[in-house]
Amino acid sequence: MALEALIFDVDGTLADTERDGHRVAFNQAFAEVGLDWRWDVELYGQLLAVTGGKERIRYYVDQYRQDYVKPADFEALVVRLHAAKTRHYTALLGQGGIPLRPGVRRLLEEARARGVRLAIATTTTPDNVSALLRHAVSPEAILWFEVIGAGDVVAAKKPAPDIYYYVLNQLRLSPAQCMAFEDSENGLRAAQAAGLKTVITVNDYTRAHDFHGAAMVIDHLGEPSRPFQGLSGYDVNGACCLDLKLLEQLQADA
Ligand code: XBP
Ligand code: MG
Repeated sequence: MALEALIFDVDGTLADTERDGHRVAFNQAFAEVGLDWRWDVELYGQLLAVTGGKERIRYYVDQYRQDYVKPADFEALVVRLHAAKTRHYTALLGQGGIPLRPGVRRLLEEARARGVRLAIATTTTPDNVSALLRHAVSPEAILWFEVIGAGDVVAAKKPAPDIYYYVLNQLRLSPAQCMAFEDSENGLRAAQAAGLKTVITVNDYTRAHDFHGAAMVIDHLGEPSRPFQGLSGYDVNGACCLDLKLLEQLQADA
């Protein structure tokens, strides 16, 4: 079966957005409303167990701030904090400090040249996706993606498969015609549950996750000047990069 589409996660996969992007923006939002909540790099790694910014804030309060007395309008506060966080995050991206991960642009461009369709399946907010694509890829890069499944468009976030079902439905493709790209265990479980083969590019927050069942686990997608490496026993057979030819082989593997 032909490989018709590539479906990308955003955070941690297209770019390393969590530590120096989302985390910083959450802290700016907390400070803005006078809360003393401060998410350091290590704590944030633990909070990443929960996907979605609003969900993460609720989880933090429930698990780490038993001292905090929730106001009657706590839900409204979460929504306000999250909107402020999105404002800070998109402003940070506008400063251009968060680049694409190695090999991402190369693979996107190869797919475009070969007519392989592109889509996004992420738990993050749509505004964050457009800001990242605009600033890290190009002003018109949002048009490269035929479907952008993001944020609250589905009720249950990853590891639930809903966002992948949504994207597959919009593309009108079966999972066997696509390949998913993820960086985390929650992302892998979501893609797998939707029946998708999944390539994992790890990062510092996700290196130790359980990637059992992934089609391939690598450090990044690779560039001729910066070859990728296989992890978890995966052998890249001297290849420098994950390109469409290699993806088609992975797709054909039983
Ligand atoms: C990404 C996330 C997101 C971002 C924050 O998970 O967990 O929640 O950290 O996004 P994945 P919002 O890469 O698996 O999609 O604050 O916009 O919700
Ligand atoms: Mg991710």
